[in-house]
Amino acid sequence: MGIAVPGMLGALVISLGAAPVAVQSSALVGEGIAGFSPKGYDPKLTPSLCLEKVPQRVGDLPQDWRLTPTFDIEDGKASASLSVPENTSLYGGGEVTGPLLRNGQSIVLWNTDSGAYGVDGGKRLYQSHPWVMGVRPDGTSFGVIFDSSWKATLTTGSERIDFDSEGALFQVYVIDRESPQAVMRGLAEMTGRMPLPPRWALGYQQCRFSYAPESKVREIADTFRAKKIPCDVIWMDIDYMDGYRVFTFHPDGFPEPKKLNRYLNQQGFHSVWMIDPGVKVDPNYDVYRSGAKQDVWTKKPDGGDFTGFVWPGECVFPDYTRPETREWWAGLYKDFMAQGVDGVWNDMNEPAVARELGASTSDTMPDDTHHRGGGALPPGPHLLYHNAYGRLMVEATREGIQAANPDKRPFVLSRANLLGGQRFAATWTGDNFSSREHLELSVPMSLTLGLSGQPFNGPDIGGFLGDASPELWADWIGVGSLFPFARGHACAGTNNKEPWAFGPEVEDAARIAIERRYRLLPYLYTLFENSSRTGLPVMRPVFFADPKDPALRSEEDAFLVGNDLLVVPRWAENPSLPGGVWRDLSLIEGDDGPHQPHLKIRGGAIVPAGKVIQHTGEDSLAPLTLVVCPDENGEASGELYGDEGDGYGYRSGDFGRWRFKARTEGKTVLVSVAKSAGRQALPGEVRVEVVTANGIRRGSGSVTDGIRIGL
Ligand code: NBV
Repeated sequence: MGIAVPGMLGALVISLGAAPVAVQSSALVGEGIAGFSPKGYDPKLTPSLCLEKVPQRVGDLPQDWRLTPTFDIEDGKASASLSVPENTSLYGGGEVTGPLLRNGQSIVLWNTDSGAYGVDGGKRLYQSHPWVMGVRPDGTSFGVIFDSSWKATLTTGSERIDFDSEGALFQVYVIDRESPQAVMRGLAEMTGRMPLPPRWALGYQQCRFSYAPESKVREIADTFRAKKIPCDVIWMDIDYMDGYRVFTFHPDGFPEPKKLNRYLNQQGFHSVWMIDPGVKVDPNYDVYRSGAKQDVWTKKPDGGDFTGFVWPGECVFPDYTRPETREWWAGLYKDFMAQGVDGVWNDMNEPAVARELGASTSDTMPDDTHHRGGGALPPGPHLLYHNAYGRLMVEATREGIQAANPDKRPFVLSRANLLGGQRFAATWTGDNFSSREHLELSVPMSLTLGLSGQPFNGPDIGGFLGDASPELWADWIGVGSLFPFARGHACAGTNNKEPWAFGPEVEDAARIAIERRYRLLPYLYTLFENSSRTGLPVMRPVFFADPKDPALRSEEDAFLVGNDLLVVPRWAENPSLPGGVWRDLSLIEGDDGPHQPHLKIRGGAIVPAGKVIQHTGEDSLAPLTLVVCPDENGEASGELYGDEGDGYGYRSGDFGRWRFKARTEGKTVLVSVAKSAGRQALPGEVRVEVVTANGIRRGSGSVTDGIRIGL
């Protein structure tokens, strides 16, 4: 690992710290991307865990390169800093509480089970993203990757960005480009992209800790269909297991998981089942026995197996730094997936470990717990590998479920992860609380995750811990249904939090909110496909609409979905909204109700919308509606991507991508196809809605021939 940048610039000592370390090599490793390696950097001490591949030198650093890190080391603890250009807005750091604008913030990168975000005042959460993005006053932007998984503190001060680690020297990459969007693309070039998920994962999803026994699961699924509230996924939390033993099913509660999964599939649902890393120490349990036989566990310094306590009692923990362990873990999914499981949820993988029975799981294994490594990963202590534990686990999980079902797209949800981990799993923001504060906080949290390379994320809708009031739950589903990942969840012992649990008024509000999402599915899926190629987030901060406008830099109530839809929650007081034409967009009768955020479409956009369906297995495009919002010049354009929704046929042409354009000619608007690719055909009959200052004009016809709408 490490950057292949031999023989570059001579030593460059800039740091004024106690023990400055020279930059031994620096080079361009991509367009506007520079790699910096400090003297003494050793990949055997700090392996690269954030990057997708070893960057290759493409040239010398230009003379006028503006951002160069300085390195320090003291008592074996390495740091890097960068001066921040004046008046720069800072973002990033991954999963964070607090404001979207990160100037003056400090977080600890040490993956932590932080119920209600309470540990250390929310300064450390479940994931680590050693990444900061800056936007200068002129809208140009930069990003910094500190490629280290050692425990660290990331401080985004007004004058400096500091990354203070507790481990060995590491490499730093700086992306300097013309816009924040271009920097996001650069981040994707370095750390990879979210693979295109199956379309069902974009639907609404329902979870609880736990729906059990299986009759309860069926009841929940049936209620969605009976009440005609769209839903795609039902989640199985830990109580489906036999004594919390992973890869088992409770003989009484879940005696026939295959039959249950078949039943769910028949009703148009997919199922996601939880798997934790802790394996119960139990000589009569085959997963424990096979792991012990292959000696896959993390070790105490004395060489014995490390054990700690989680749900099943005393557990051992796979050492995912070892290729053999990852292979063993991946192999466990073969029989599991054969039960008809559609997706996997990896929880507690910070890893959250209690040191003694009944103690808090917000703890983890001791810093000196030994990980043996293998392949490109050196042996190392937990202090090095802790932040990579979840990311290495989900790499193995993903491989396992892909191997079990080679023709399907894997879906993995992970609580812990590391920068770059979007390549393996989607995420949610852990154990939030049913409070207005956490509802409002969910917007900057999800935006920041998106700006840190993880587009597929969202909070537990309704709040996980604590009881939700009807009002709160209704407001939460209103906004939450427009997040990339939309799943309602609830902790054991809290009130029921399904859409119908709060009475008819909330149920109606929930149906409207979820139907809104389903009407937007063609647009959402197009955005996800785009994100899987470009790395751009699905949910975007308002400043993306105009990175040069300083007024938009700290807007964290309103947000964009793609470039064309603006969501303004009801709680936003005087939000800073982008200039230009933005018009109210109504997709469902009643979507102007008190629990629904305002939804606006950008002048100049064509948004593809589908019909309301109950799940993504139904045909969304019968009919396809193109919502056209002409700009000041009477023009608009937009895109639609579609494919089978699962599998890999799209890689060999089984998809459709259409670019639409609209032009105002006197008193009519002409909507037509500007460009198309792929083998799939558009529906013969397409509806068009033109949103203007004077209301909506409708028409239909073949968009391939061109549809003309009178104004
Ligand atoms: O598996 C139970 C829960 C789960 O529902 C939740 O989403 C996770 O974040 N899990 C944590 C274990 C502990 C819950 C108190």
